[in-house]
Amino acid sequence: MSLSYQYSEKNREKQVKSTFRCSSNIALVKYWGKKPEGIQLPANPSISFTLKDLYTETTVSVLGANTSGAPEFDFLFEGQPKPSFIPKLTDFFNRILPDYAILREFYLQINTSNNFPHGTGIASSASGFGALACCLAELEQVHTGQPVSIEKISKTARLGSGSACRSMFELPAIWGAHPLVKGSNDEYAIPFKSNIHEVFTDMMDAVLIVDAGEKSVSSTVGHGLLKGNPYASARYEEATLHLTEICTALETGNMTDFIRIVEQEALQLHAMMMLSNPYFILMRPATLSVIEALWAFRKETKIPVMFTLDAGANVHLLFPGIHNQQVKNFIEGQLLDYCQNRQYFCSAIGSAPIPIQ
Ligand code: 2P0
Repeated sequence: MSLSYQYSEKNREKQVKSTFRCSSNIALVKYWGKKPEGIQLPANPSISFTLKDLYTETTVSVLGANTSGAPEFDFLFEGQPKPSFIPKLTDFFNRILPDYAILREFYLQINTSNNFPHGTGIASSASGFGALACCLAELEQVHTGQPVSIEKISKTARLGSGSACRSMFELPAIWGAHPLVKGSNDEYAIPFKSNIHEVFTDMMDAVLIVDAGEKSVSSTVGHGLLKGNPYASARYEEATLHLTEICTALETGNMTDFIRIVEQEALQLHAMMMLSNPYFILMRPATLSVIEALWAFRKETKIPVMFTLDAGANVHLLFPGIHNQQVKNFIEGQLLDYCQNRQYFCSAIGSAPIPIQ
């Protein structure tokens, strides 16, 4: 991480700031369910691709001295105050307060914006907490003179939103202890360490905006639905097996296995919501129409394009970049009628957070 400013006692009164761009990510093996103990620890391991072209940019500025020792901050979303975000941010800052002197000593201003339109159903908590963690780490590093490790930054992001800890790497990110993945753990994400087969090195993600509305189930509530759920332990075992299998597929280039695992994971995530109490169906009729059209297109063309889903109705189409034009023609010719306002966003895969000068 580069330091843009050398902090010293003499410029304590000056404004010091840090700006980072951090990408969103899409899970291939899904994190759904938290361990009962600890804070924001996953019940099963997950792996994701970062979405290079869907990102948050955040600036954290030091405005003055902290007078209370508790977190003191202003929050601006696209330049405007956003009071609805304050409780989640306050919880986050309280969690990390012991680890960040800058939070105890300074009054901060956070100014954040996404490059994807608000109200498209694209989750911004991963990119948002990822970018915020990077800014805080840079300010802490400048203030204390002590390096802040990538593990600490990933852990910090996790304490804001679990999936955010995976947005730190250009390579696929694995979060959650897995017996066969060396270094994997629940506290922070690690990059996929083996060689990735060339068929997966230029993957792309087209996000079809099937439902631009607010999610009917917040992630926090969704994770909670697995508590006491009789199917939860089977689901955690499946996710663990899928992680083993997808790591092998990434190395060997087995696209058939990769597609099966990615689509099974999406459907299992949604199945868990249907099997919960209370129960939810987060797919919309258009979600199923897109999936059926995709399966027909794949069968006819043999192009390895697959779907995955987040905890909502939007459909992510993953495919090797070499097929970009054919997939674009397919989307624009057959799928846009299923998208709200005919909207979709395309992103390349892979990007670590970038400091912005
Ligand atoms: C994931 N999701 O692995 C899964 C799949 C959505 C579907 O992680 O409570 O916002 O902040 O830890 O990370 C969304 O949940 O939840 C999520 P918290 P988060 O990406």
